[in-house]
Amino acid sequence: MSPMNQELLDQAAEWTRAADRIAVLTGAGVSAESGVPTFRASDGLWEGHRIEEVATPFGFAENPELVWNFYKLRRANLRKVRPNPGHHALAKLESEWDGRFTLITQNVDGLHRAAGNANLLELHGNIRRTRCPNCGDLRDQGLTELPALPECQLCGSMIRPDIVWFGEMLDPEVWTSAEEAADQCDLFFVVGTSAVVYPAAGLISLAKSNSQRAKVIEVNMTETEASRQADIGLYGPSGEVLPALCERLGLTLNLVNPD
Ligand code: BJW
Ligand code: ZN
Repeated sequence: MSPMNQELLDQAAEWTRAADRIAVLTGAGVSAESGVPTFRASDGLWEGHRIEEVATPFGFAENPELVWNFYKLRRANLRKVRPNPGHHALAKLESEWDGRFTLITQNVDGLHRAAGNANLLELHGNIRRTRCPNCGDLRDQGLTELPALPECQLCGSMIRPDIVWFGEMLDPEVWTSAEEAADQCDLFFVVGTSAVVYPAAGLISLAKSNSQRAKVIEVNMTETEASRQADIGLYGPSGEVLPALCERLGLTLNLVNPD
């Protein structure tokens, strides 16, 4: 990191040390260094399809096999990946700010939980779970291989990934908790997200305009839609920036990943 960034990092560490309640919003970038592709990188396409096509209820109704294939390939990739130092740094911060730290993630990969975060709000669902649109059966399938068109074990209907697609509502309880965390924090981190998907991106302005006027720190490779709202921007890989922040705070990371 450049000398300029070192000063910003010191300032970020000072704000973190002084923070009473911390909320963090993460996106795909936090898992990039683990080997999980982001959504809007380069051409932003998956086998010629835009994410907006594959991840919609309409897309699933039109071509469930294509959509399931998209999720099956991603589930297969996740069998090989592990949390990176950025995930571990966020787990360490939660353990230090016990009960005063909320991690809000748009990611569905489960890597934050694997790193040890427990006060975790998964806004867009989890790729390990399936849901039956007919009987509502929710099931943790882990990362096991699924048939081409998986069926419900209770009623035989075609099941879907328990993911929030475009045009679908977020789980109201999860969303309310995320709003509360943004509303009550005095420090808000935005990490590895392009901040273009709503309502998740709206949490940044909610935090900024809450009664504490929370400070906002962005961690990303580049400037994003969130940058103009950020009080500090730390530009670099989150797997390096977040551990460097922890080091400034005198926190030692546990980098051991369970198999
Ligand atoms: C690194 C890094 C490193 C890389 N270190 N950083 C117009 C205006 C406002 C809203 C809307 C609108 N039109 C439609 C909407 C609503 C829509 C929306 O927001 N659309 C926008 C795209 C315009 N939202 C919805 O539909 C939501 N529901 C909703 O609003 O309900 C109410 C409603 C109901 C009915 C009708 C209308 C409204 C639901 C959104 C669900 C999003 N789901 C997805 C896909 C499923 C998940 C999956 O299969 O995995 O979730 S979309 C996809 O984007 C995924 C992600 O969670 C989400 C966010 O992406 P993210 O994480 O930011 O990734 P990228 O790739 O964009 O960015 C990665 C970043 O990392 C980059 O900045 C890199 O620089 C950075 N980076 N390496 C640090 N090492
Ligand atoms: Zn069912």
